[in-house]
Amino acid sequence: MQIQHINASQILDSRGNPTLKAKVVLSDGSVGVGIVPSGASTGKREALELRDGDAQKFLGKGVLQACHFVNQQINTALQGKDPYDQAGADASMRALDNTPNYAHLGANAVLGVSMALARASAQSLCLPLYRYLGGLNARVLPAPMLNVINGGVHANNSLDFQEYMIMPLGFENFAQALRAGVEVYHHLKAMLAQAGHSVGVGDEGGFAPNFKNNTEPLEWLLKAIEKAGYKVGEQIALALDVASSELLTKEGRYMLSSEDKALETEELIEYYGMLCREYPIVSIEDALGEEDYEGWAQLTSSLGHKVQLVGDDLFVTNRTLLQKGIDSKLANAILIKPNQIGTLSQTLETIRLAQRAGYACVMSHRSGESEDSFIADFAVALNTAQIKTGAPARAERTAKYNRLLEIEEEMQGEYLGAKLF
Ligand code: 2PG
Ligand code: MG
Repeated sequence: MQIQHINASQILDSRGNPTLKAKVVLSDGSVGVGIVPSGASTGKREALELRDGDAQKFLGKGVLQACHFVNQQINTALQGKDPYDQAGADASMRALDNTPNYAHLGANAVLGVSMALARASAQSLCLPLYRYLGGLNARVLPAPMLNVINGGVHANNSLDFQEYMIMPLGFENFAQALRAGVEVYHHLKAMLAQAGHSVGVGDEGGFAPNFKNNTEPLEWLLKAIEKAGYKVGEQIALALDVASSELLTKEGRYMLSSEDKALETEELIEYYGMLCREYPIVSIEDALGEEDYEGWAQLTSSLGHKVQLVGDDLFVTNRTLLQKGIDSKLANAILIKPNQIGTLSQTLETIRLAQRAGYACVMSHRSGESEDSFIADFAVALNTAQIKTGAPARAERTAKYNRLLEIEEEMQGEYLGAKLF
């Protein structure tokens, strides 16, 4: 069996920006595709997303150069290779670009191919993608983090925090958990509308009205959970992604514009302490800036024993940065976004390191997404037990939830929600 042909084309993501779709064809005729997502609140040390920069086309956001690299260099390097040797194919792509962050080929080029190759290989073996990637060990359906209120750079409202999420934990399986999350989402919508708030949605499908401060959305979530008939904290908990690198001022303070406050690191940590005492918050992502290492160490020692502290911009799915974080006791969980690092093999290395070190892994979408549901299978394959993929709205978000429903029907896995925190 051989890789016969690889090509890429430019399509659109959920924000209407160009993105890359790669296609891999094997010698038995099996075909796999992979569509690359794109972030808005990107970490400084993420791998490079190659954009054409031609202002006349798509406002500079075209990805034709990245497609060209797939069609030429990558196709030539991988043609004739063993499709089941994912690590070998990923290493060959790595070798074509000797920059640390794919500054030459673009991480969008290599990730698209890496995903499409895994899909084609799974297809040729007649295996579902999660089974191909995870083998017999793939069995955990992840607990969803549903981002039902959007702020920060994902919405044009007053909220400083980027994501207010609900986590339906106290349920027996994924389908029940998702149903509870969906019911809360609809009750929240009706309650916001009744109070005269806008119920237009942000990039990830959450509502994005103006609120008077950053705690008001938490109050709405509690009310919506109760209205839907669920027990706050016990059945449904709350999670935040502050995306705080976006809040930093030149002086290194965290600007909470909606509250007219610029907080020092210590003050922000105290603020989180208060939030966790007052609300059933089980997880906070990017609570501090991506380079505020001292702050992260302090935060982890003060809250890490009771709250999941997730590093997104802090680690950018990078094994070396994660190792530094483990050594310095920064955070206790990592967000996994394959396009932050490049290939599936590099993503797997980071997940393995995290799992060995006892760091929880949260599989994640990007704010710019597509109909590709790869991360749903990937989460099940690696037993990450948590997935963050937006509100239960907008087809690019529901594609992942719908795929998880399908996987659960197929294999009756385990749902660990109640055991997570
Ligand atoms: C995040 C993500 C996804 P973006 O910060 O975690 O929710 O946003 O893709 O814009 O980086
Ligand atoms: Mg984040």
